Amino acid sequence: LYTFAAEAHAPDIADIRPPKRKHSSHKRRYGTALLIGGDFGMMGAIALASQACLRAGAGLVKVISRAEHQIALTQMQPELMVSNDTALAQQLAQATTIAIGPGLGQSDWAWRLFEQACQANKPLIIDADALNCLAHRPSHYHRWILTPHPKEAARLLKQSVAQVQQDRIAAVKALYKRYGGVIVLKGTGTLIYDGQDMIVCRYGNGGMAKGGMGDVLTGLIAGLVAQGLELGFAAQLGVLQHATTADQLAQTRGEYSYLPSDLCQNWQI
Ligand code: NPW
Ligand code: AMP
Ligand code: MG
Repeated sequence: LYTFAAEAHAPDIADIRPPKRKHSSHKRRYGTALLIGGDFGMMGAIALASQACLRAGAGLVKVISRAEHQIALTQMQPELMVSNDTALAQQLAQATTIAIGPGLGQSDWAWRLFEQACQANKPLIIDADALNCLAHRPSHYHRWILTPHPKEAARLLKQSVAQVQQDRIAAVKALYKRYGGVIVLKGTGTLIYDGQDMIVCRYGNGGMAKGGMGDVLTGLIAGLVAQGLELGFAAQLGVLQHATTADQLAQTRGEYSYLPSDLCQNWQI
């Protein structure tokens, strides 16, 4: 499976490690991540992403979701600072990194949030429904990470899922050419491409095929970017940490039983 041989390098997790946190520092040194999403019926997606972002070590994690979700999100995780879209402009200005998409939906609300986030001129992580917005209105930006699963990649490339899966290296290169930034093409053997290095993730297991798993990855990568890690490195570290934690949980809890939320409780960064 991972014999893309000359085309992709499959690093060991031990080779992709974050810098040590300073002994003497304070929360504002570790960035403010702003996570946007969680339409009606999908609050769980932004809850999972924001939990992962906290567990990635971001200094402050803020959330913009539906007003109706503010209390529930705060009760679920008191470390979060949760607002609704009336605070959008202010929160976009204060954020050091923005992740948008988990549970965002496809409503007018979603479109407005997407457009404003794209105008913020900040590092962006674009996932899930925000990728579907992007597929409708393609653009190029060097400071974003796109995290499509094969169906989302197919929408972005206006191809079929079969075409994407048949030559994943070609798909990731085509995504990079059309959209720029860093591309994370998810699925077994996730590929990460920043225009120079092509990395394939050698970790992961069938237990990861559960709703919410991608939302956790988005929050994790956002938390790493918020702390100032270079986009390509943050994507590599996030993907490998996510998959190796899933492999550990497959051993301890079993592939059937572990949950996306268990990853945030169990990784050690
Ligand atoms: P099928 O069924 O195989 O024919 P979408 P989504 C296909 C939120 N969530 N390889 C699959 O096709 C997300 O954050 C909320 C190939 C299916 O029809 C988003 O905002 C949760 N094909 C929103 O839901 C937990 C693949 O694509 C279609 C594929 C929609 O996200 C769940 C589904 O993809 C979820 O994360 C693959 N690897 N994966 C919550 N707890 O609140 C999928 N397909 O239409 O892009 O929708 O990924 O479910
Ligand atoms: P999403 O479809 O957005 O929820 O993302 C699913 C996440 O789980 C991605 O990070 C995938 O790479 C990962 N994943 C799902 N199924 C597998 C699998 N069978 N092997 C490895 N990784 C998987
Ligand atoms: Mg997803």
